[in-house]
Amino acid sequence: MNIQRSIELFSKAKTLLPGGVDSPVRAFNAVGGQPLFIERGEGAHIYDVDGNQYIDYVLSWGPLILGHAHPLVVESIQKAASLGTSYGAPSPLELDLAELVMELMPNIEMLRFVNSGTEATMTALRLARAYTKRDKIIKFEGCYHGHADMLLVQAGSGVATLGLPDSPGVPASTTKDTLVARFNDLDSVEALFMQFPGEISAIIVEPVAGNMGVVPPAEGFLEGLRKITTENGALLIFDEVMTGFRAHLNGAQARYNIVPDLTTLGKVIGGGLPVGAYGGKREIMQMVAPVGPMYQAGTLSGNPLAMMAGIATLGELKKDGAWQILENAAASLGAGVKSAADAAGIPIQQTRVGTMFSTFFSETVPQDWSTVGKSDTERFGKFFTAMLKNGVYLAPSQFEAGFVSTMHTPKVIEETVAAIEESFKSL
Ligand code: KE4
Repeated sequence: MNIQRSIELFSKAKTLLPGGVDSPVRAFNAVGGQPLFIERGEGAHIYDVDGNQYIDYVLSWGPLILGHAHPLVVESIQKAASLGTSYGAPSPLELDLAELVMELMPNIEMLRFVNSGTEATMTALRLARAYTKRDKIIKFEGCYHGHADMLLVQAGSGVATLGLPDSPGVPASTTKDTLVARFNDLDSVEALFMQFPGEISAIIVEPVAGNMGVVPPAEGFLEGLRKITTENGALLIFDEVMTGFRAHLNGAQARYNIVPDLTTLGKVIGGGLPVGAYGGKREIMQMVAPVGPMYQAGTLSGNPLAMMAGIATLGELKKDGAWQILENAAASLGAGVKSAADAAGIPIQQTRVGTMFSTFFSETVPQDWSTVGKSDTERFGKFFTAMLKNGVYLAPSQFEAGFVSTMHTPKVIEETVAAIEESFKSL
């Protein structure tokens, strides 16, 4: 496979961008080898600058649920651009997207658009602290909620990939109120509320962990978090930046029937353009400036291009049968991986919730950060590289999730399973 142009571009990129990338996980550090520079995407495929085609399971880390360059999304962005790229003033499009989000996630009574998942989670926590007048927050080891200082504590995703348990540059004063519990372990949460009675403002959780690889919530875990927060006057924040519209069309909160106090969103609601959002109970959201005292702002928040891309994406997604196609594709892929691994005698743990999935090279059932830590990341790296050679682009880390789109047809899934069977032979 000729990737000469990518090699040239990467060496130039490293003189311009730290590590040659604009986000660490893209550097392929966890899997070794040379990141590919992508020229274009179309449907389920991406094409690198050397003309190689790949079936894409990263999909921009989740947003491209309709696949690359969906005609309706492209058309809506072009239309929006012809009317101006940003007004810095209210536009009806923000209301249209807000209503679409609320139609699909009715627990969100009021929301605010921002420009990334990081902005959404950091603001939701500021809001929880403002509302409860308490400073402490609980997150879970291995869960990643973006790169706000107070959250870069035993995070997952790129932090885990790079083996940076905590990032330099984050003052201890910023993380002293960040408490860490163990995912799927209610006792570890109870213990923190016992230790800090009346001091904890909120729990923030990925209702399905996606940043240590996909780890589903254990039976009763989310219900337990809802109970503990209600009993202790703390807020429950579902970080659905990744799980929103992916774990279920109506979010993980619908799949597991839990009503969080606040929800954060991103990725899919922007259809590939920069969008985040935080929202939830109206009473809490009334704390947000200018109607309330808690401050948050953003130059490009709610910009028309991102709104139109989100409207087109969610509009297509909510059409009858669309989401089922997605889930069927993810299910058949999972079955294919499992049978190929069994045939090759390779121990894996295949996890999936809705349209997000992971393949752990491990004999241990993934429950939390310590169990996924038992995965054979070297073998994952070999698998990743073999799959790339066989024309399939997976997330370049054992601690990331894979995603399907409505363009991952049965034929595309079949081709992927064939590549998996081929790749397993080389492990
Ligand atoms: P952004 O700031 O990257 O838009 O969103 C942060 C975020 C918040 N919450 C959850 C649950 C997330 O998964 C993310 C971002 N996800 C990673 C992928 N694991 C983005 C990819 C990257 O960092 O390059």
